[in-house]
Amino acid sequence: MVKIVAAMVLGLVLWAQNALAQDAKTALDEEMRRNAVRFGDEVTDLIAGFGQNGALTLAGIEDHIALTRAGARATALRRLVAQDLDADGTVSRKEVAVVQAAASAAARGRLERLFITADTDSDGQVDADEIAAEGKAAALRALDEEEATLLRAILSLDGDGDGALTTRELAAALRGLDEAT
Ligand SMILES: [Ca+2]
Ligand SMILES: [Ca+2]
Ligand SMILES: [Ca+2]
Repeated sequence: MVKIVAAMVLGLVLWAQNALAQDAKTALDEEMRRNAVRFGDEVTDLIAGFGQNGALTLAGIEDHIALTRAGARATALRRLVAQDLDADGTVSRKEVAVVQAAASAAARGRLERLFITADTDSDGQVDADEIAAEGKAAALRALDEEEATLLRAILSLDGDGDGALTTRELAAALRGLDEAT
């Protein structure tokens, strides 16, 4: 009985994984068809930037995802920390007012939006936890899970199945797109 249940659970997990992979494959297919030239350029850049010897593996894709997110996180953190004028780890309304007074009109609006977004409990100050949370949120805004899944699905274009995507395999996949339409 336990074995049957375990087999059923395993079957369900495999089915769900397969369904997810299928979703990603469909999304990838749509992305390729929407703008094949742009898609080709972007993936070529990825292969050049994160591939090893001209071939992109899952590790390279994960590096790209992590770097993109870390960059966005660092930018968001820097913006907030730069407003913590007394360096107590919290950005107060008063500090934002000082920064805004010294900023251009356009920047004042951006500062206001950043403050409101980051102050999630609306108590009029952005504390250390809220600064960290805004960093994480900015990372996901820059590259969300859906986009990450799509990026990982690029490896389904790996024609010879060696786990690494080359520009040659990318070109073959894009040619296949032409033939299919
Ligand atoms: Ca402060
Ligand atoms: Ca707050
Ligand atoms: Ca390959």
